[in-house]
Amino acid sequence: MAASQESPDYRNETTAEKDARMQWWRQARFGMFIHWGLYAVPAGEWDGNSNHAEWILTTAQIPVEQYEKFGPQFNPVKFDADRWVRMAKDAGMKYLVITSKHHDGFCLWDSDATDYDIMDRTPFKRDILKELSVACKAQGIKLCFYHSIMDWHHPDYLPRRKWEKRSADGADYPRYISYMKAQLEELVLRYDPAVLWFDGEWEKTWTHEEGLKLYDYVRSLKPEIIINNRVDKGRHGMQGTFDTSQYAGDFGTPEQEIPATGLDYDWESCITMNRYWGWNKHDKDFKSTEDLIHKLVDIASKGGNFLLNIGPKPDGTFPIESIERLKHIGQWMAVNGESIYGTTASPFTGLPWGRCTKRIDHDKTVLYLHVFDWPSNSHLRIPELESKIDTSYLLANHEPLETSSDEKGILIEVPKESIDPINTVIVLEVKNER
Ligand code: FHN
Repeated sequence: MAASQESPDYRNETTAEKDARMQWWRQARFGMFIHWGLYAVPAGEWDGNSNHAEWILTTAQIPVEQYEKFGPQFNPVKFDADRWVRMAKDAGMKYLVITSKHHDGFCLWDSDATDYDIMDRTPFKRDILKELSVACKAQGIKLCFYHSIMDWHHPDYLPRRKWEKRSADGADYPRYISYMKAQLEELVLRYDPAVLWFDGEWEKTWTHEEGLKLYDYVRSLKPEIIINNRVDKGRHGMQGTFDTSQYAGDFGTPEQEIPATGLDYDWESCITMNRYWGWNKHDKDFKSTEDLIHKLVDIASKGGNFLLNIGPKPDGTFPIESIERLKHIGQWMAVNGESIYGTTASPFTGLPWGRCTKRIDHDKTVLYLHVFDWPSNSHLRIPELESKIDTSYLLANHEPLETSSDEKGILIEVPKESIDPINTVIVLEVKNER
């Protein structure tokens, strides 16, 4: 089915045009995901259970009129957009994706299309997205929106949840699509997001035809915007892969997983720091800083982006465990960021001691060897390279390193001790063949 007639087919762009549009995103490699809304109020608890989070309306089968009562309790008086953006920036993140509206339908901005929003249903009465857009612009971080197609609150959204008593009589799904498009226009024209990160596309009422039209509609509002593959119906589950020739979307979206190898199109793994996306006060199962840095490097070594999630508390603060991890990741990125930003997939597979990222400059190729397991014999081995190594050194202090080659490949003489026990980066510069 051709794309919508009322706007050009934005998917019909040249490789050079797409490369230009994706350039900042490919350079960025690392972003913050934020899941925040009314679901932070119950903090994962309902009726004696504590295993809920952003899905609590459904997982606890809370009738909509009862769920709405979280509104008057949502008063995040400690919310500070500048502080949130500063924590993302100091962690080395270049963009921030926040839930403008999750599946529960609640809107974190002052929408003209509904009163089910932060301004009309909470005592807070401040436009969260507006404050974040100002802070992001001031600090040079790209503001992006997660927006759910599935909406458990809007009377025109179908299907109803199976357990719901709320009648579906009079529900008009096309009218819901018009509502969603009106809200997307508000979001794009008022807050100028760099990415629209759709989700909740899996229910049967949302179709491939509508996905193609919505992609073109959002691009018509801001032609340079970037849109994920969950705008359409092509996503293969949590792998997040899709057929880019058939389905709309500018990048794939593996969720809670990292592809075994790179993909032959842009992709971004979204992963939680603990178990849940939204705030659950009992969820102390946080990944270590070491694990998170290794994930960042593994993803970059395969040519992907890492979208790392925070689930803020109902008072507007980040969990302390998240703050600590962001700070430590930032310390590593402050020294080693160039080995992540703007790099592409490794020329090697299966390095036993770590990963490799690559950057091609006009006159040289730079290989960044991320050494997780420091060699005990002061020698690091890598496979043979096609070109001669020009220079080799430790990224952190530029200490030069000696290299040699034998029948098994290349040997790099390294100091007895690593610089960073989590990941010490060695640089190899190779002159580009003329
Ligand atoms: O149902 C959502 C979930 O709550 C969360 O937003 C993740 C993050 O991408 N996406 C969906 C599950 O695939």
